[in-house]
Amino acid sequence: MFTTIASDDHQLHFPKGELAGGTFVRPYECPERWTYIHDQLKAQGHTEFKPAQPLATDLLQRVHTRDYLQFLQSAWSEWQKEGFDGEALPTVFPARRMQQRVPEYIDGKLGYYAMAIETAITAGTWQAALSSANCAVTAQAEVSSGNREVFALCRPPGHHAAADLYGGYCFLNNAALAAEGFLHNGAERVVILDVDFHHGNGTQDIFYQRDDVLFISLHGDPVHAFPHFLGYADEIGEGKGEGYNLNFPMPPGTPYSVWSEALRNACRATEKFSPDALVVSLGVDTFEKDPISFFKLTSDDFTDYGELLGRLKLPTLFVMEGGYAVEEIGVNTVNVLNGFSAVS
Ligand code: Q9C
Ligand code: ZN
Repeated sequence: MFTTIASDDHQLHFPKGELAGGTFVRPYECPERWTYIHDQLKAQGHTEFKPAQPLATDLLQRVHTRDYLQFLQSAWSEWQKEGFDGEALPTVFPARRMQQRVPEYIDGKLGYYAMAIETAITAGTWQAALSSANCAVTAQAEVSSGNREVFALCRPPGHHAAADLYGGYCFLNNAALAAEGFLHNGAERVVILDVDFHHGNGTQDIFYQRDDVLFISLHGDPVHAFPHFLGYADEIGEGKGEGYNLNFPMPPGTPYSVWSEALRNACRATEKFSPDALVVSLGVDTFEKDPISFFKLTSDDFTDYGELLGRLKLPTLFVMEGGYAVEEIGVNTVNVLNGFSAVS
């Protein structure tokens, strides 16, 4: 039986609008996602839930910059102070040949710290993002103390958030914080395996120059898929991090037969690295019916790859990332956990 670390505070982040296709739509990343997963865990006998403990500030600062954390905490009040009616969204960016400095005015700050504009900041965003990070680190501590079946039901997700960037529904990088937590608790090497449909640009960037965290991502080819500007196969790491970043971009329509071959390669690379812990960035937006993605995994495929992960026999933490087919998000997530349990 899996132990789930979850927090009700996720519901404090519920933006009304996401800019998609040129209009505001109800955000794909919505509170019911959490509820569907929560209910499915209970329905399938994973009935142990534990609350999140507050994480240490110095851990937060090992992943994110101080100025970025300060920005996230004050963005909503700075926005409100201007008397704006809507949710906080950026409109202007430090594009090529423009200065990379932090302006003082909130419009400028939003653009400086954003990597995409679909993600609104609202009154409860900071508290929800922090609760999500707390879930990841509390769950990591649970794995470090010997529990072999632990799931961090994080919402909002984290893998698009870099040291000083938010977007793609992400604010704090939950998986990166968990990896840092493992290192702090004595691990020497950690693998972050990102199976979300989207490339984990934030996680990659955070560990790009390091050899103690191997980042591996399976995702929609950035030529076609968000985040578009990172996630190519030639991104292999830099400096002493060279060789410790591994991307598997795949084209539209990719079926499980192809996707699972990439996962087998990822598992071989993981074994070769011989990590003390594995963090799985678990997004289930690889599902065939996901409304914003283009892979073709079926619900049974999630069980199958859960087994592949279980066969690694590593201390493993599952951290929730994306997945937007809300009706099936619970089943697909729990299928991965059940597949893992069946063999580990
Ligand atoms: N029309 C995660 O899965 N927008 N983030 C895509 C589709 C952003 C996904 C545009 C997708 C972000 C955690
Ligand atoms: Zn995703």
